[in-house]
Amino acid sequence: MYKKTLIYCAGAVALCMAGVAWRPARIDTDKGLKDYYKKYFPIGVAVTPRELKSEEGKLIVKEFNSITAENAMKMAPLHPEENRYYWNDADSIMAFAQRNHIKVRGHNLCWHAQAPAWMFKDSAGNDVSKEVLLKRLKDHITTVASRYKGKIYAWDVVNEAIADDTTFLRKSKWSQITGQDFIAKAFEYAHAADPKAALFYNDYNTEQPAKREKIYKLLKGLLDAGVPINGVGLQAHWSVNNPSREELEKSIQMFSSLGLQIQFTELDISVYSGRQGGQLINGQQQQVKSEFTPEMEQQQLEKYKMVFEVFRKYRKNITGVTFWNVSDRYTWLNGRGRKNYPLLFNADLQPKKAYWEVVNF
Ligand code: 9MR
Repeated sequence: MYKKTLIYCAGAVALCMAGVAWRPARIDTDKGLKDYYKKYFPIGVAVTPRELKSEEGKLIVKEFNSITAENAMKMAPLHPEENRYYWNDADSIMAFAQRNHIKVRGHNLCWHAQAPAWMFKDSAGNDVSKEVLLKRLKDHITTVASRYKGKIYAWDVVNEAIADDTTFLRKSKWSQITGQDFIAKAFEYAHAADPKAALFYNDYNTEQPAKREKIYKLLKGLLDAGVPINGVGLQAHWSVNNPSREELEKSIQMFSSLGLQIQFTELDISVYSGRQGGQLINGQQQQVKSEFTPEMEQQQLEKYKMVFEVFRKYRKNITGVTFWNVSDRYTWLNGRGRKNYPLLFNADLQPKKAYWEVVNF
């Protein structure tokens, strides 16, 4: 036993010196995240069609049992003109999932961003009426949800409808033209098209008390009105500084008290502090070195460890945890001259230390 440990330690040091990710003793290299969490909830990932054909494809099959299209199922990519749908990317993701027995989360049917401009305008370039907009929303949702009926276990029906400021509803073309009605209607259309899919409202900053209250109020109102909604998606674009364990647990408790399922739909942990994954601090981009320092690594693994402890504690309420992107090779958080390292796999697609914290329970 002593000898074995010694051999392991020497091996680990050699691996570290060779720049290979650190990993603990007695790992089962055949196991992926989905296997460690088999008795808990599916573990998903947001993907692009290109990744599925490259090296990432193998990693996805090994580690995950749910996928979400990062962009391919959104309204503008899918429905660029009133009478034209572009299905190739979304269909290729569905085909990959079916070939590999992976579940698919649909994202999303109605959002203020990535909505095509034509949706809101008539042929003269004026805003359409509420009736016309709801009819177009119905056509879109019916077409998309029917095409994938029975193949998508959960749909983000409405995304990010609550405002970040002190107002209630986010100002968008949807709210400007229909008031709050587009929300309930979207759920009704989705339910009619695919009655078995679980239907979700999805949003970010759900651990901030003021925003959480507003989302709670929205969801309670929908439930009281008999709207077919099954769950709330907490995006989980977090950072090394937030959320706290307390706020995270409070969100899970509050939303579960409504009888809704909870899914963490877009998890990543930015190594920079700030809001929405740490891109902005006081409205300014922070000037920092684009380097994954040992301090960042430590802070990040502690945050990952904590949030997965909480997820396991609330396993009865949580029906899925999805990462937003596969590895640090590509993340939506890169940009503005700065690289981020928010995921469990490094740019060489190797598990980071944080990975071993997440599966060590
Ligand atoms: O990761 C997505 C990125 O590639 C797109 O450019 C962006 C467009 O706004 O959307 C990103 O995904 C978002 C998701 O659909 C909804 N929640 C926030 C995500 C990150 O912005």
